[in-house]
Amino acid sequence: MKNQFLKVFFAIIMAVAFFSSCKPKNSGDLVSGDAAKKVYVAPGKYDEFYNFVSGGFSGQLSIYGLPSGRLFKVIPVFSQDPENGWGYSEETKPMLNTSHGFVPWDDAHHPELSQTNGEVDGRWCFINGNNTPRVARINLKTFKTTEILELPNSAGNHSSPYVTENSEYLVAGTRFSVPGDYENGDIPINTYKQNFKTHISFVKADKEGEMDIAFQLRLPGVDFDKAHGGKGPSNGWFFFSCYNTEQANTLLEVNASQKDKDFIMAVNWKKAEEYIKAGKGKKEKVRYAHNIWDEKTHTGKSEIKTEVLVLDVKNLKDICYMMPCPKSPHGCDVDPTGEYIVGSGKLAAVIPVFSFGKLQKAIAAKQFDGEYEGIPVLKYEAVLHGEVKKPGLGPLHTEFDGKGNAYTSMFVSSEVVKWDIKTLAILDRVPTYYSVGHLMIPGGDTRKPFGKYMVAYNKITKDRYLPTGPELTQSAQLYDITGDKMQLILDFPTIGEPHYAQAAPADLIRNNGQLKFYKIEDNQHPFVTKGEKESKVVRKGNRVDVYMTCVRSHFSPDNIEGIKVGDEVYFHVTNLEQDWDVPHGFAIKGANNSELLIMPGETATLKWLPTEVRISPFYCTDFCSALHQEMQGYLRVSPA
Ligand code: CUK
Ligand code: CUA
Repeated sequence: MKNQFLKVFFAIIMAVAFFSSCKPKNSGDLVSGDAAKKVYVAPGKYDEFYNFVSGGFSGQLSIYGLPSGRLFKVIPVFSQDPENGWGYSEETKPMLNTSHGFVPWDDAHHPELSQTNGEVDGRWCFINGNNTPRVARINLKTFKTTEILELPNSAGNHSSPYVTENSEYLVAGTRFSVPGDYENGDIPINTYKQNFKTHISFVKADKEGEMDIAFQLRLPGVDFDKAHGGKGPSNGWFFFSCYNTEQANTLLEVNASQKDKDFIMAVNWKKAEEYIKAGKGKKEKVRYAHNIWDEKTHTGKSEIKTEVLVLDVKNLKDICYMMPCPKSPHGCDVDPTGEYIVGSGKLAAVIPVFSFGKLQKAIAAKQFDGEYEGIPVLKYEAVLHGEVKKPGLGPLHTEFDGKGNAYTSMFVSSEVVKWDIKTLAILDRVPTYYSVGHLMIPGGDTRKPFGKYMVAYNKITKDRYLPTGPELTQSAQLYDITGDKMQLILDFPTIGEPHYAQAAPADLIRNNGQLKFYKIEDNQHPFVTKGEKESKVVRKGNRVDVYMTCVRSHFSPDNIEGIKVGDEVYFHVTNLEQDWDVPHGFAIKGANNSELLIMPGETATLKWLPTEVRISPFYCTDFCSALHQEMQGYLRVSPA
């Protein structure tokens, strides 16, 4: 009865929020006169911050400047990108390999910049693939995806990837409970409670090219939503929001949010490491892909791994602890001091803030309130620092400014609320347009936030931009947070759908040894052509390898004959340029895959299976010089 009432109550709240957000509010008036000055980056000047924004269902990571909101680059990660051939060229296809085969799409939610001593260090950006569970590394010198690791025993890699203080581990919790990969998958769904488990992966991440699963924790059926690592005093711990502790496998019969409290789970990963060192882990047979990009050969390699080390926490009482958290916690955020852990129950009327110091004392004093599936549950009051009262409706995520303030996004009431971490007093609130999901302050989840700006990534756009049919662009909003009051200073559209984001000072990234071009003498691609004179066409049976070069403003060879219907043709195109920002493109009439965009000094390969007798022109697609239009050639395909 009570549940029924709550359901109706929340349905009404959602409906009110939805309908009120449908109406244009003429919110433009709220932007004050000096906003333009604050976001204006004069022509030729640089932005202050790089903003790395998740591409959600488009599987990429995109980069914007702050405060201008200008789009700089889209980096394909778990996606195919015909603009540059990612996922189409022979070199990049292995990067999208999985134990299920080639999976060229995923749902990317959470970018995470690498850290040293809990501070952003500008080396890498990591990001999760939700759907076919994967984590990726993007190198911030080349702005390229250089490594992808699949996660076995997992489904819905949502609570991922969050780094420990020195990027020793990327931590990834799974959203769906599933039978382990070690079991026969043909299991009745209604045996969910007995047979379905969740896993948390600890992925070694501090060396490029050597990502691997150090170990996994196996847990009873709790679904993990978000997570964050401890810092400073709480380094060595990780915190996860858990929902569906009812263990419902169908929302048609049981509401996953019927309990008053779910949990934030505290995990002592240093302790788990000790157990692993002491040999308590069990090796299990699984299958997962590890894909790495090799800079020297400009080629991706994929290998399938077959073993993972699993620590079942069922019988270990001192690794995981449950902290009760009101109704379906979503965000789980740790403040810069490492002392406070914020849980945001989407359907809760308060924001609970937990104390790491109290957590330690409560564990020592065994202030337990029973167990959940063998995991000790701590008394709520024993671990609570306090509750933020009446914060608004639908708290989702919290970021920090490093000055003792927290900022929480409120999905249902469409606002960001600023509050004092110590006193829990609400200091300010501003509307967002509309229904904010994640919010982001540069460095706002690290030990050293850079403050200054807060960006709201909104879920509903409605009237914010010129209409573009049933789907509108995604709406991000930039706020100045230097004063007591937050001030909205810019709307900027993003490529969808953004969830989380990260930002770092521009100097940290651009002074990090950025690559301007690849040295041709270092190119070890097996089909490289280092000079025009070496270009050639080589036939072996029905395989034809075209060793091709390009340089302003011609291809070599540029007239190719002797290709026959039924051949397997590989165009290995080397860009001989040794200069910044001079890629060349390569596109063939009728080729059914994509173009290539070849960076200076790089070699890329397009595979083509000609099916008909014809003359196919090819040309450069990137406007590279005054003679760009002349950069072209012909292929002749003759009968078999
Ligand atoms: S999630 Cu999208 S608003 Cu995937 Cu981090 Cu919360
Ligand atoms: Cu090369 Cu246009």
